Amino acid sequence: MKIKLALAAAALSLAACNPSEPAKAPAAETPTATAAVTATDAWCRPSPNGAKAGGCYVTLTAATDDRLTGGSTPRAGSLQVHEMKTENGMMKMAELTAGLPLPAGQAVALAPGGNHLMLIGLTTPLVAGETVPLTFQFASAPTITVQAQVRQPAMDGMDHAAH
Ligand SMILES: [Cu+2]
Repeated sequence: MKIKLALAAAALSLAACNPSEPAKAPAAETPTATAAVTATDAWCRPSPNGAKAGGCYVTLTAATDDRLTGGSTPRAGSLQVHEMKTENGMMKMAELTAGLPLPAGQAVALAPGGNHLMLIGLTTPLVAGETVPLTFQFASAPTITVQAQVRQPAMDGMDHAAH
């Protein structure tokens, strides 16, 4: 009984005597240790009835030079990174098999009419108002998962130039 009390007192005094003990400094204080990529404004177009693919968009900013190499989603068989290119005057899309470069500190926008994410083999249609988890993989940065909102584009088929 006496020993237990003494130990408790010792523990109390230890705690009280070291108010500035830095022993348990959180690791979160060093965000530069991992070169992270941040994602903003993730959204997907509602998929037309019966469509097996859907387009999603996001803006990515890498802390250091990186590359979006691919991704996945529980809502589709695969998630590909596509580019738009003109062939014989026709706009076509093709997978960026080498990934999409993300220069350090630069916001890279995937947007309608340009680079985009393609969900291939949709398990269920993308319906306006719901959110879809999208996971992105990078050449160096850790994988991130975002919740993309399914909504109609502000102006269907156009960019923001008219605003
Ligand atoms: Cu595509």
